[in-house]
Amino acid sequence: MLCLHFPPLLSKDDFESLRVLGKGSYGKVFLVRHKDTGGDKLYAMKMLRKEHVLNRWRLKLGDPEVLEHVSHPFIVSLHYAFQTPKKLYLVLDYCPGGELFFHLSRAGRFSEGRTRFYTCELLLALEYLHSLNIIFRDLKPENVLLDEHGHAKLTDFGLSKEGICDNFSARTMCGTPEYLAPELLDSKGHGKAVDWYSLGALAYEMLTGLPPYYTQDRNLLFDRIRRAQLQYPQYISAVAKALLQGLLTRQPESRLGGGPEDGAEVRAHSFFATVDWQALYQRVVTPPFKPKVAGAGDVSNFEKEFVDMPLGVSEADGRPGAGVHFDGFTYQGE
Ligand code: ISQ
Repeated sequence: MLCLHFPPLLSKDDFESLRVLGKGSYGKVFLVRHKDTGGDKLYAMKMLRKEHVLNRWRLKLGDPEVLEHVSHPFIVSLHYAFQTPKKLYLVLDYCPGGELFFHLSRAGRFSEGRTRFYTCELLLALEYLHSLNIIFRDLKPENVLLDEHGHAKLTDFGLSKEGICDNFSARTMCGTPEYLAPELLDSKGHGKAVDWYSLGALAYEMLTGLPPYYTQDRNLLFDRIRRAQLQYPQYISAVAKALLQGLLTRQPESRLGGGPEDGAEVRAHSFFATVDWQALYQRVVTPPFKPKVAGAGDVSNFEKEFVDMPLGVSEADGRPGAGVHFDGFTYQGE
């Protein structure tokens, strides 16, 4: 429930940081304990540096205005949001299974059944966002987490846009190149179909272990995304290949999902013929893999590099952006 500026609002002091789960140029993500709940309520707290939000997203994003309207079984929920003079905080569902790609890198590649399961859950999440006229735009391995049961959860709305209704109106170029739809590379303007391309890129990586057109040479990658013929290993079934070819179609209007039916067109593909979409949405389909989670605070599915980091948070830095108040950046969801 939205409760803007309704006292008593929570603050950073209501949460005890237990571990670092991730770190980037944006700031850090911590595993935190809500002090008032006797310690049993754990969350992931994303701390964003205001200067980064101002520079990169022009105040708009990392913003609970997007998340507070979003509620879906396969999207990380926002519980609270607050700010200090230099930082923004988002208190989110904790997903102890870690990143999907933590598990993919261990497994090498996934079976078609396992790939189908995650692709279906993410498809429902994207279709839901599109129904709110939100283009996710940033579907990439790091943005898919697993909950304790093994269900997928989409996270990080850092680069998402609100209020886009067609395939041609949003014009900002961003995202990880491996997953970028060709129309994003050329800043031609893009729409919801970019997310179906990224879903195809993600499914390709799950099935083969590498993203489409993979090379470490960035210019060559851009070039290949624009015009190379994509290679499909022999072991990919005909129906899986057909799905990937549909989603990875360069022309957004001809892409699977690029028509007016959006996600429904993708769901109708034969690769998903056996899927009970209602059961899937209700989370009654048993996940193909259950992450090992030893206890509530277990962080073994996160990179050691992060969880071994000292917690040390300092408010002391005087760079631009510090001290700006973000109006409306306060949210209490429960
Ligand atoms: C939830 N659980 C674990 C890690 C996370 C990282 C970012 C956002 C939410 C998260």
